[in-house]
Amino acid sequence: MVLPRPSNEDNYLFQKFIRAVFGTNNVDHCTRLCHSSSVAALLEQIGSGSVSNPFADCLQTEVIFVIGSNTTHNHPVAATFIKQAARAGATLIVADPRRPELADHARYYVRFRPGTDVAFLNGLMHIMLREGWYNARFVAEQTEGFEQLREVVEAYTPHVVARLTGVPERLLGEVARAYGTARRAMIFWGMGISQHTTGTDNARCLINLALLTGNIGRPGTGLHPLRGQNNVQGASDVGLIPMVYTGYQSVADAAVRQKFEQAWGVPLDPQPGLTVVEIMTAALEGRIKAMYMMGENPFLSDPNINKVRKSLAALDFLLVQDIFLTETAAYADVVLPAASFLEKTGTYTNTDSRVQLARKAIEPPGQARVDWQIIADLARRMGYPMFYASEEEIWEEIRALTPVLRGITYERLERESVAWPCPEPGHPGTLVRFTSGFPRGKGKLVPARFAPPYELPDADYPFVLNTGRILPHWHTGTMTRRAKALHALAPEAELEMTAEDMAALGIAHGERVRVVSRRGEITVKAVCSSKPSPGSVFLPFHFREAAANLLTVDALDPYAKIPEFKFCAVRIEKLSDA
Ligand SMILES: Nc1nc2c(c(=O)[nH]1)N[C@H]1C(S)=C(S)[C@@H](COP(=O)(O)OP(=O)(O)OC[C@H]3O[C@@H](n4cnc5c(=O)[nH]c(N)nc54)[C@H](O)[C@@H]3O)O[C@H]1N2
Ligand SMILES: Nc1nc2c(c(=O)[nH]1)N[C@H]1C(S)=C(S)[C@@H](COP(=O)(O)OP(=O)(O)OC[C@H]3O[C@@H](n4cnc5c(=O)[nH]c(N)nc54)[C@H](O)[C@@H]3O)O[C@H]1N2
Ligand SMILES: [Mo]
Repeated sequence: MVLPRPSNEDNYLFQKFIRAVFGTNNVDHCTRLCHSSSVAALLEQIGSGSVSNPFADCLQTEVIFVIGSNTTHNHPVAATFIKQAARAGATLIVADPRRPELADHARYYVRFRPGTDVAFLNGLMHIMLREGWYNARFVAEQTEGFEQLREVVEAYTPHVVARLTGVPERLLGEVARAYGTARRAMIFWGMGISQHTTGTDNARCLINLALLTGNIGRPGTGLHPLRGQNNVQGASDVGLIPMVYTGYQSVADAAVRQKFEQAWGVPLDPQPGLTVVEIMTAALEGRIKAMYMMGENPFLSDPNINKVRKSLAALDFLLVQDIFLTETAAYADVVLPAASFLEKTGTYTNTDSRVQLARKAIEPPGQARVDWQIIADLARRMGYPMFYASEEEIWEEIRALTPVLRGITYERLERESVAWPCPEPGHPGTLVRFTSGFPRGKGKLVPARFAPPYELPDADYPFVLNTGRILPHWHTGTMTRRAKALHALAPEAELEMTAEDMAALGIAHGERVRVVSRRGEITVKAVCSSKPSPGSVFLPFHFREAAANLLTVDALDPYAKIPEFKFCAVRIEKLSDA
């Protein structure tokens, strides 16, 4: 087997390999379900939706702040860099309600109540402003909105914040000092920040922290929302988000629209499209009649599966294009077999926004065909003349229509990976962004007020359910659960609970329990763990026979429409009680 072509830095080879093996060329789904809240906040405050610095910059920073990311499991290569940096003397701060293994390497581990990120982060800013641990010159020269921010964080005194979040006042002060007084500091975050009804507000607070301290626009600083699927960055960059074309050019902008109408020879709709979870609701209400599902398995990955089931059943027509017969495909009228990453050529854009070229290594099996060829064929049969001779020709069209990608040619990608913006052929690409200001002009400080999660625990449903991933598996398990070695490592779902909570319910380690939410129930093995915070349980969503998303709530963040995968109320029952 031939691996995808290595990029010029060996360090990225391994990352690229595991990304390519486990990742997919997934589209809006990942953007929408992973980081749409972060992208919304970054676009609003900075004017660009991507990371500001490459993850390896953690090797040249003083302080690394990781929040809501289970990095060692989900971004193991980035985690290796972070661990190295910590060993070499950088101060590592890890904040997460569930203790991630990266906390073993941290100077400060902050456990706070789930869903209280805004309170915690406002608390840090309160202390930083009070103590003068911020960069007044940067704030004056490069930002706007300082007074509004100050007014809001004024109320978040250490006393109030300690009560809301459960974080001791002293620890708050130490973390505020560490981040606020560093000459260079970086923030990494993951789904613990973004997958909340307050996801955009959570991300806004992190951007505020960087802007207040001037920790952006230089090497070893910045904001790095760790991206999810192997090519989710590339998918959003080429416009697989319902409100933009390639390079984040707005569908509502008349000049942009005209450019694309001319290139494609068809009139285009000025209205933004629907987002993933909205689509399911629209299908349920009969406003959407047909769906073309490529490279996603929402029957397991969307929140509130019982509703998804009804939505899919309500469709007149469902087309699923996948490399395996998925749970979702069971609802399809037509299934089209697609070729996997090894069987096709194309570009992948990684979390640093580096565009990388991967080459076809083997022939697709049976009747499987390359995704874009299936799409082009369908388009032609529907009356639109879509002809491309090669992947490169598609890329050339993207390049012609996208100023930030214009300098990246296949010829160049043969030799190197290139990070965008790269506006012309001789341009070296941009790994550290915003070195001479922000795309929107001044960075905008946007205050956020603490608001509780959508569904709080109560007497009937006393536990908080946190869902996410474990190292051996990839999302809905279509690929990893077919791999014997990975299956041997993690054959079944495990519900993590604290020893105290298990004792209170009389549940033994390894006992099967029923987990019930207002939307559904599952049975699963309960295991004792010191990771969850008291009153919370953690469940991975990889296992169809104990599907976490039967339980989750489909409440959305109002700005970015991301669902609250990280918080809903459940009850745990002993099976013998039933
Ligand atoms: N092995 C493996 N790797 C993967 C994936 C996979 O399926 N398997 N998926 C890829 C994809 S698409 C993505 S998006 C990334 C996701 O990577 P991560 O963002 O690391 O993913 P999660 O495990 O969903 O959750 C991250 C953390 O959020 C924490 N959290 C829960 N509630 C809160 C809260 O209220 N506040 C805060 N601050 N944190 C909270 C959880 O405890 C958890 O540690 O991983 C990518 N990498
Ligand atoms: N409870 C809970 N739910 C979550 C999350 C969570 O943290 N908690 N996280 C959310 C996040 S961040 C994400 S990204 C989603 C992931 O949700 P999905 O994207 O729905 O999950 P995957 O299992 O990655 O599905 C990818 C599909 O693409 C197929 N595939 C692989 N390669 C190719 C290819 O080359 N072509 C085609 N056509 N198909 C291919 C695979 O077989 C698989 O069926 O889940 C979300 N759901
Ligand atoms: Mo994701």
